[in-house]
Amino acid sequence: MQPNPHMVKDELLKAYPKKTARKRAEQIVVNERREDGAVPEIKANVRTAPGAITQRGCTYAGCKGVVIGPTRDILSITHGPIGCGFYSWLTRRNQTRPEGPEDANYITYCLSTDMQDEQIVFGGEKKLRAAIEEAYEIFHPKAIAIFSTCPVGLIGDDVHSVARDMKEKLGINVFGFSCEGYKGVSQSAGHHIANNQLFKHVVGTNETPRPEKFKINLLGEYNIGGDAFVIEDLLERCGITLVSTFSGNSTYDAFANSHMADLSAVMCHRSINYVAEMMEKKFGIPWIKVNFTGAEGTAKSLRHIAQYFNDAELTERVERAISEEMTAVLETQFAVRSRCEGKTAMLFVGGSRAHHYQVLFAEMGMKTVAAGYEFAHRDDYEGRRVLPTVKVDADSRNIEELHVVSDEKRYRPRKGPDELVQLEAAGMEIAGYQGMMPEMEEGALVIDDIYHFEMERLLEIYKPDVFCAGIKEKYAVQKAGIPCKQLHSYDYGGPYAGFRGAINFYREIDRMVNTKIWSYVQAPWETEEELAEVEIAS
Ligand code: CFM
Repeated sequence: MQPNPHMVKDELLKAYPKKTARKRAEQIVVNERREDGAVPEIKANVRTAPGAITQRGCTYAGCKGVVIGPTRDILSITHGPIGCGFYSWLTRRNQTRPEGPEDANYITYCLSTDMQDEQIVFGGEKKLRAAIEEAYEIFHPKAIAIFSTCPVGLIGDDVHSVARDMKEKLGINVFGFSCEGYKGVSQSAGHHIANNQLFKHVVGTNETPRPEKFKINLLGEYNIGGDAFVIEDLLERCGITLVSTFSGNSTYDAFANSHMADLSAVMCHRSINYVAEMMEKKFGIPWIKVNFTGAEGTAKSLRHIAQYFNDAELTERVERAISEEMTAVLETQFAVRSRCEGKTAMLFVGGSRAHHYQVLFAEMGMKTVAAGYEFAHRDDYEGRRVLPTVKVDADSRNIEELHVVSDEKRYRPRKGPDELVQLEAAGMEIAGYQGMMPEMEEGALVIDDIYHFEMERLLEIYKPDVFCAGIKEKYAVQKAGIPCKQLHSYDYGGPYAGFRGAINFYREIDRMVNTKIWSYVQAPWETEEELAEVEIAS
C-alpha cells in the first residue's frame, strides 16, 4: 500500500523550525486536482533555506555549462578564480561531433583568467583582455564568450566593455555574460542570461538563405549521452531540416542562421523558452512544445511537426519512420512490462526531465510516486496558463528582460492567424506547455527544490524501486539499498531520446529494478555482529 501523501508531507515538515516549515509547506504539494480539473499551486523559483542541502547549482553553471557549453566552436573563457573553471570543465555529458577533422572543437578545453587576490583588489579587466588576446592567438576562433563568476560582479569588472573593445580589435564576435553565480536563486537565472546574450549577439547575424522545405530549430536539447544524434537521424529520415539546435551538437554559425527556420520545437521549456518567444516576436517563427523522451512522445512530436508543415509527403515519411521504429519498441516494452509493471519511481532532477522521464516509466508500466524540479518555475509545474499570475520577486527582477520587437525587414509570420487557429483546433498547442502536474497521478507528491533530508525520509517511507537524481545524491540513495539512476548524466549510459533511446532506457531500468543486489546491502551497524559488539561495549 502507498503511504498517505498528506501524512508524509507533515512528517517532512515536522523537522523544521516554524517559519521554515511554513515556507516549505508551499513547495511540497499533493497532486490533487480541484473540481475544475486545475492542479494545486506550488511555490517555485525561490531561495533555498540557508543550511539546507539543495541539489541546485549556480547561475554561472546554468549559463556557461548548460546553455553555451555544448557549442563546440565558441571559445568559452571563465573570468574568475580557477575553481569555477575547473569544476565546470567536462562535467556535463554533452557530446559533440565536428563534421571534419579541421573543424573546431573547444569543448575539451578549460580556459580561465585564474583571478588572484591582486585582481580582486585592483580589478581584473586587464588580465581578462590579456587572456582573450592569448586565447585568440592560439585558437583563432569565430567567437569568444566571457563568463562572469561571483567576484567579477562584486568588484565591478565590466566584462561587456572589454568584450566590445576586443570585438573591434580582433574582428571576431566577442560577448560577455553577467552570470555571476549569486545572480539568481539557481542555475535557472543563468539560462535566462545565456538566452538573452545569444539572442542579442548571435541569432540573426548570418543571412545565408536556406532553400529546404521543412526547416526547424530544436530548442532545449543538449545532446547528453548522444541524445541529439538519435534525434538528428530521425529528423533526417523524415525529411525535416534542422537549422540549429540550442545547443546540443551545435555550432556558432547554426545559431547565427537560426532565424531562417520556420518552426521552433522546444524540448526543455525551462532552459530555453526565452529564445523561443524572442524568435517569435522578432522573426515571426512560432514555437511548439515537443518531447523526444519516450516512444509515444517522440511519435507525437514528429506528427505535430508534420501537421504544422501540412505536407502529404512529409506526413507519409514521418508515419513510415514511426512504424519502422515501433515494432522493436513494443517488443521491448512487452518484455520489460512483465517484470516492471507496478514498480515505483521517484524523479528529482533539474527543470524538465523530472517531467519527461515519467513518460518513459509509464511506458514500462511503472508509477511515479513523487517528483520535483531543482529549479524550474511554476509554469513548468502547473502549465504556462499560470504565467500572468506569477509574482515577480526581487531575485527575478535582477535578471534582464530583453525588450524585443518585430524586426522591420526580417519579421515574416510563418503562419497566418487563421492557420494557427486551425492548428490549435486540430489539437496542437502553439506556444503552450501544460507542465508536469496535469500529467502526474492523483495523489503523487510534488516537491520543489527537494532538500537532502527530505529525500532520505522519502526513501525510508516509500522505498521506491528506483530513485532518479544526480551524482550528489547517487551514493546516499544506494547506501539506502535503492538503485539510483542519474538522469543528468545517464551514468555511463544513453542515448535515451527517441525510439532507440527509449529501448535503451527500458532495458537499463529493467536491469536496475530487478537485480537482487540491493536487498543484500546492509550498513555495517545493521549487521547482527555489529549490534552485538555495541551491546557488549555498553
Ligand atoms: Fe533542461 Fe537539461 Fe533539464 Fe536543464 Fe540541467 Fe541537464 Fe537537467 Mo542536469 S537544460 S532543465 S540545467 S533538460 S544539466 S540537459 S539534466 S539539471 S533536467
